[in-house]
Amino acid sequence: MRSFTFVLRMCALSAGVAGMMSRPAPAATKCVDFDDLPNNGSYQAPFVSQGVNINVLQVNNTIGNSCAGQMLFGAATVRPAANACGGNGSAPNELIIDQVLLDFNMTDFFNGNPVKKLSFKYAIVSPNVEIVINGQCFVRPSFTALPNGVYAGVKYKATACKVTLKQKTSAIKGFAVGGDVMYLDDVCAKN
Ligand SMILES: [Ca+2]
Repeated sequence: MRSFTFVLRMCALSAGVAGMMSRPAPAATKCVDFDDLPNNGSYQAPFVSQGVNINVLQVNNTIGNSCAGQMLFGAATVRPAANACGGNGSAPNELIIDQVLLDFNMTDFFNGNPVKKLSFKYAIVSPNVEIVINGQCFVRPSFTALPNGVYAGVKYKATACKVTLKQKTSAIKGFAVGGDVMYLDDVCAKN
């Protein structure tokens, strides 16, 4: 009787292990929050926040869908978190984008694994803004001026202070954001 109970226990244990192994790993979240950067740090060349490489490129400021960089080169500068999304960004820092386009290396978020969801908090000081989704460029007076919909296989949704991208037919393989002058915080990815 004792050995029968033992066999039952072993069966239950291995079923449990098999169940755990077949279950997909829970989705992870990783945020580039700029909180690891020095206050007043200013960037005109590639820099890294929370392990993600961010390239600093020329931004386009003409309403339309051109990817061509055209503005005089500015900078991205670290400021106390007070403006992005009505001051709801993570403390202590946010970034002020001044006439640059920030190109995030999407493979840095999850060691090359696909990013299925991405969101960021913002506040626009001076239009226009540019967003690049999987290589497709959009320049608009605001993020809400670009209609919610699917672009480059990715579902786009903008509110007054936050933009959310979600995998539809494609993962988010390319993402860049910039503009004339805007605040940015909490670029958060899910896998
Ligand atoms: Ca922050």
